[in-house]
Amino acid sequence: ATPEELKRIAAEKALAFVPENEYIGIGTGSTVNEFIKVLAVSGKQIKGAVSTSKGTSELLAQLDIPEVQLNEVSRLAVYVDGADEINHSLQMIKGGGGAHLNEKIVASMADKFICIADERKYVSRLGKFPLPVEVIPMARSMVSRKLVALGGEPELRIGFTTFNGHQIVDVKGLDLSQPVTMEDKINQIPGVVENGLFAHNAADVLVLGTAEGAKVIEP
Ligand code: DER
Repeated sequence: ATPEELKRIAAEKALAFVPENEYIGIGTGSTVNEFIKVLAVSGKQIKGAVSTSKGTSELLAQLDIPEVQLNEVSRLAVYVDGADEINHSLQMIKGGGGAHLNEKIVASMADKFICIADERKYVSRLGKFPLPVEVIPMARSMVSRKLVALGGEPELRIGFTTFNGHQIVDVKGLDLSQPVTMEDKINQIPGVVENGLFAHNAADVLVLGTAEGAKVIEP
């Protein structure tokens, strides 16, 4: 099965976790796009979806799924999103798509975080995928030096500006054996807006697309 087929297998299974007539949050990326397409044809009624990127908003509009702004709701029943890596505690590296700031905000409002992914993303240890860190442009060099001091090798994501007007450095080589500690350490650097470690905000359920079908994994 191709990665695209595995993403669709996960997306279809994830539908079962979406309650009727509730507000939901939806993340960003190709796996999420499969989920949005499946949701659109499922006939499942939701009150509205909070988006996390331009791309997601465009697809929601295209498929007539009502979008609501985060400021209009006080709670989300579920948040559905992909990941670049997810470990066995359902802690994640996210941000490959550059939307991890909005994703972490919207995810924090949901009662349940459902991660959907193809099996390549499921790892025993985080850190093969470079960690995206959203930074304020005027502080980029200082932040990069601090990330080097933490053991990282930061690389500017050239020509990319985030939804909120910031830059992203992708950091290789960090020791992510203590994901919660590192998530906090990086976010304490002045000039860092948010990093792609979802350790405090781990997923509640992982729906994994595998060659043997969809696997539902809870920590
Ligand atoms: O940016 C993100 O965190 C996305 O969820 C992401 O990286 C996963 O993208 P994919 O579903 O296209 O692999």
